[in-house]
Amino acid sequence: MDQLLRREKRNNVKPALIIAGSDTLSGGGLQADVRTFQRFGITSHQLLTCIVTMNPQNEHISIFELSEKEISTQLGILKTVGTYGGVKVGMLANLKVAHLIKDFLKTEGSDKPLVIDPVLALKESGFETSETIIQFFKDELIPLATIITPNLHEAELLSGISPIDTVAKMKEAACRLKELGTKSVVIKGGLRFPGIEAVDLFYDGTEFLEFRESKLATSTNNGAGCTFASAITCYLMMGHSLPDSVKQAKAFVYLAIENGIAFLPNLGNVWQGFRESE
Ligand code: PXL
Repeated sequence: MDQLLRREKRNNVKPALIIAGSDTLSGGGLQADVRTFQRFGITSHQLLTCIVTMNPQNEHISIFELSEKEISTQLGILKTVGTYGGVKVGMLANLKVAHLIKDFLKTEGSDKPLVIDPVLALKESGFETSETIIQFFKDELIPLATIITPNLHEAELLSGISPIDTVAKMKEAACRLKELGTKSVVIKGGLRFPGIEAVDLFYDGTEFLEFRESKLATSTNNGAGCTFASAITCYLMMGHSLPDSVKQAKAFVYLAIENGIAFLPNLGNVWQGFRESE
C-alpha cells in the first residue's frame, strides 16, 4: 500500500479542507478525518459544524449545532488563507449550515477533488435528517461533487429505492444518484447488506465496479465510513484515478478496522495508525 507520501511529494500537495462534525468518542467525524489525512502526510484546515455525542449504552445521540455566526466566522478565515488541494465534506447538521457550505464550495471552484459523505443517518441511532435537507443535498450539494459516498441507508434516502438489498438494486440506486450530477458515486454496502461480504459499488456513468471483502467479525468499526471518504480524498489529491482511489481506500479502511481499538467490550474505533506491515 502506498499511503505514505515521500517527503518531496508531500510538499507538492496543498492542504485539504475538512468540513465535519466532532465525534466525542472519536471514532468518526472530524477526528477520524484528521487522523486519516495525517496518515497520508496531508495537512488540513478544519471547519467544525457540530458536536455529536453518542451514549454507547442506549445509542442515544445528542447533537450540538454551531450557530450560523460561528460557521461564517470559520469560513471567513478559511477564505483568507487560501485555496485547498481537496475538500472532504462530512456531517452538516442543518439546512442553514448546508447553505453556507454550498456557497463556499461554489467559490472554491471545481478544479479539485470534492468528496461528499452525505451524513444523513447515523448508524441505527435514529438520527435522520429532514426531507428538506435531503432535497438540498440532491439539488445543490451532490451536483458539485467529484464523488459521493453514501451508506446503504443514505443511498435509500437519496435515491428513493428501498430497501437496497441486492447488487441489482445498488446499481439502480447508483444510476439515480449519478443523475443528480455528481461525477461518481460509491455506495457502501457495509454490514447491513445481505451476505458474508462487504460490497461497495462504484459508478461513474460508464462503468460499475464492485469491491468485495469478507465482513470482519469485529466491533471496532466506528469511523469506517468517515475514514473511507477521507482516504478517497487523499488518494485523489495524490493524483490517483477515481476507481483506483476507491479501491485503495477500501484496502486502507479494511486494515484500519482490523487494527481497530475497543474501548468497551463491544465497541471500538477504527485505527488509522496501524503499522504498514500489519
Ligand atoms: O460516521 C458518520 C459520522 C459523521 N460525523 C460525525 C459522527 C459520525 C458517526 O458517529 O459522529 C460527527
